Amino acid sequence: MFGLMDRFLTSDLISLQKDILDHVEYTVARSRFSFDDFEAYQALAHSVRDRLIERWHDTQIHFKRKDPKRIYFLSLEFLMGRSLSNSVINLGIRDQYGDALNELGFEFEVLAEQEGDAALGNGGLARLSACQMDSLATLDYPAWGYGLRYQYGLFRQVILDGYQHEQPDYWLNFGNPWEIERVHVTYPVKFYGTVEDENFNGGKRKVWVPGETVEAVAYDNPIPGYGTRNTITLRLWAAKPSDQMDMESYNTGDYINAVVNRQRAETISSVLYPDDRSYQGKELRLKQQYFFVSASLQDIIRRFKDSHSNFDDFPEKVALQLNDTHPSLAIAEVMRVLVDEEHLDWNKAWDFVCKIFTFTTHTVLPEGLEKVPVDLLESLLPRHLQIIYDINFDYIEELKKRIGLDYDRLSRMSIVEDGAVKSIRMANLAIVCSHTVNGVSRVHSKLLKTRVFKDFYELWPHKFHYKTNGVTQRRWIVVSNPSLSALISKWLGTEAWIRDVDLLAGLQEHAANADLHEEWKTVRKVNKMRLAEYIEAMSGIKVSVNAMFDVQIKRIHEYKRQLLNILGIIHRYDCIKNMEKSDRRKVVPRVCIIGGKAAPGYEVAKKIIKLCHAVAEKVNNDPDVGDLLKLVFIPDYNVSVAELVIPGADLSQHISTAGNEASGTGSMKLLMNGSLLLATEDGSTVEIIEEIGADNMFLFGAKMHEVPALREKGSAFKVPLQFARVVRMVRDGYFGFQDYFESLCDKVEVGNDFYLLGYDFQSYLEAQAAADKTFVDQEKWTRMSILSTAGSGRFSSDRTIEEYAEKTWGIEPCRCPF
Ligand code: 26V
Repeated sequence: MFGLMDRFLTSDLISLQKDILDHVEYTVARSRFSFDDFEAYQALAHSVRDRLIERWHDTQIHFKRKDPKRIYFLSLEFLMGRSLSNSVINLGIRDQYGDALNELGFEFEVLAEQEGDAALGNGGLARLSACQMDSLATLDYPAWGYGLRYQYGLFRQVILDGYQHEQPDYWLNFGNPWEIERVHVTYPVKFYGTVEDENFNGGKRKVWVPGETVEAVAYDNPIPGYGTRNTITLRLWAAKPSDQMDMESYNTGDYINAVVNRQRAETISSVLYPDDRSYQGKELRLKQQYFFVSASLQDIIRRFKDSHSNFDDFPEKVALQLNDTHPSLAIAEVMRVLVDEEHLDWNKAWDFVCKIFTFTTHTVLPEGLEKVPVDLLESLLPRHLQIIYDINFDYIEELKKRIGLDYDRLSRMSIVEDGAVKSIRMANLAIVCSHTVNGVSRVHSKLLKTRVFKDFYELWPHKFHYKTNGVTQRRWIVVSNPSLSALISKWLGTEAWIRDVDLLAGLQEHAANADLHEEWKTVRKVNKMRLAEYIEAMSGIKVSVNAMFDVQIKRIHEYKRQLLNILGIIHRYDCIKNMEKSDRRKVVPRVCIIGGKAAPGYEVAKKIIKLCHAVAEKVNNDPDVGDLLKLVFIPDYNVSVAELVIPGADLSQHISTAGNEASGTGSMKLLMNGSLLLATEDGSTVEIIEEIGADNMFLFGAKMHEVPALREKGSAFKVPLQFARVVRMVRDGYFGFQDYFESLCDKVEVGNDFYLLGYDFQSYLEAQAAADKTFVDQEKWTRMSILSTAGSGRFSSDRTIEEYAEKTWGIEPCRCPF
């Protein structure tokens, strides 16, 4: 008799080896007697994928049978990084694979290095989506992620002569074993055309007659949970030409154009936009947004209709999460489908929309808020523009009843902006139509309520909430820092913290234990050695592992103030140079590590990168300095580089001008790994202070409530002499490239210094001095480091996702039985 269980692949040594070798032979098509590391990686990945697929099928069958309310997470960006290690750890078969490979003459870690990153996103927002997918799977929620399968992910950063250059990321060139192409899961997505009136049931109705159709093909990426069989789906859409497109061109006899058109269709999913600052009103970007929204909604509605004969239960079964404004065309699309295609009454459709959408915003910068020019929308999606106008009309009428004829306020709150370029404010659309608007930390939420969306908060206070971000401890401790992971499990006497991260607090009671200190220091040292090797391989710079490793890794932005860090390094250098030789013994040696990408069109950020290299060139080659100070720029910072750098960081910097970082999640990863934080009271740092205490960190800088007045004051506050001096050194060409750096220096001159580098410099140096002093006291440092890890529990994405599930989405776990 063939039982259900017989189907499962087994994970004993012999089966795993057989599987790997079979994949070498039949999937990779190499001889099982001769294959290299990359081929071994491919075979290994396919063997893991087989196991993923089993669980994934079972989960999907279970969800279908139970028909729970589902959460659909719509995001234009997912920064997944590598999948191999994460998958085997979540499947619980890491050690078995390690042993199986050893006998075949391979090492798991070496093969894992063969994998390239999936970098389908820019920065914080995109990595957060990836962490949240891991938590959704682990916590058994019936969830789907939807996004775009870009052929080119975030550009590769290449540094030539200290300048950033961008190169395409051909991430699919060597195949991608983690995705499953679903050639039969395709939907037509339509663009352009006109809207016509049609007779219907004795009245009129609008009919969109589109001008172009592109096919969306699904690529499924199974996302395994940890400690559960549940494996959920990240479904990414790729654009393919539709047959209809061919027919139109062939009918006109234009063969060449037919082929060219086919290629044009594919460009929709070809490249990720690399700017995470400003929306530029580009047609291709808008096409991407609608393409993925339309395909996802067709899929979601098809799934709903599979088990429901009418739409009555739609809001009880479907929750749609808008990850920032990027997918907010989904609102108009749901209205269009329900009204125009499913023939629901407008009011009923509107009622559904108000119940199913939730919106999370990830920025405080006004230029991060998308505005779509009406002309563009009208030509690309004429029916959607009408729908948005109709929504806006009803909403403004309601608003007038609530607030009267305050035209200034009405115009500020309108979805349609009547400026020089008439535009749709996507954030306003998302706020009006969502039942919940979430910020990503407590102070972010406060800013939203008091500044960015003040008018809306006053109208609908009940809509505004926050869920402080979190990161997954599976990726950021277990995968990236296995020795720390083992140490934590040993001292806690359990691995349960991997699912229940609050248990990390149990380390507190051992924070002064001398044995733990020794083991903690050993683990940290080994991680630093690994990082030092990487630095030497990448840059040729030899660094001492006895020095303090001081890390700032994140996108390069003026508000994140990498420039403050570099100016601080110049000050340190200047001090060393001007010291008596005998005093140099007292200097605490530092290795300053900076990594991050600048958006290709962001000139200031690119100059900061160049300055970093220019300073490094001088400092690193100065015999007076030696090991006392090194500056390293790590090129092409991405998820897998982060996995290497974070475990080796003694100190990390999160030094944005207060009020600018919505949350920040890098700080959470570093905290979990026992790095001490040197930080301003911005974003989630404020909440980190509450968890681990201000005396376990090095805090400095203007407070959020002081910033507006300080900006007003401009030149009225005194800039410390040391600041003027280091800026002058750059200005005078001490590091070369005098003309090139001039505009950068102008940016921090008195009166111009929007991000308050000058104002914060003094307290920044003091915080740095406090860090130095503590580092000398290794016992104190180690205790603080242990307490950092112990206090990081609240910053797990498991907690964030539970909050979303219970308070915002109204979904419940749906655990697949073993
Ligand atoms: C804005 C735009 C404007 C249009 C072009 C594409 C684009 C892409 C991204 C953004 C907004 C920046 C999104 C972002 O990454 N924000 C970060 O989100 C993190 C997760 O919530 C948070 O920790 C960071 O503080 C926040 O900067």
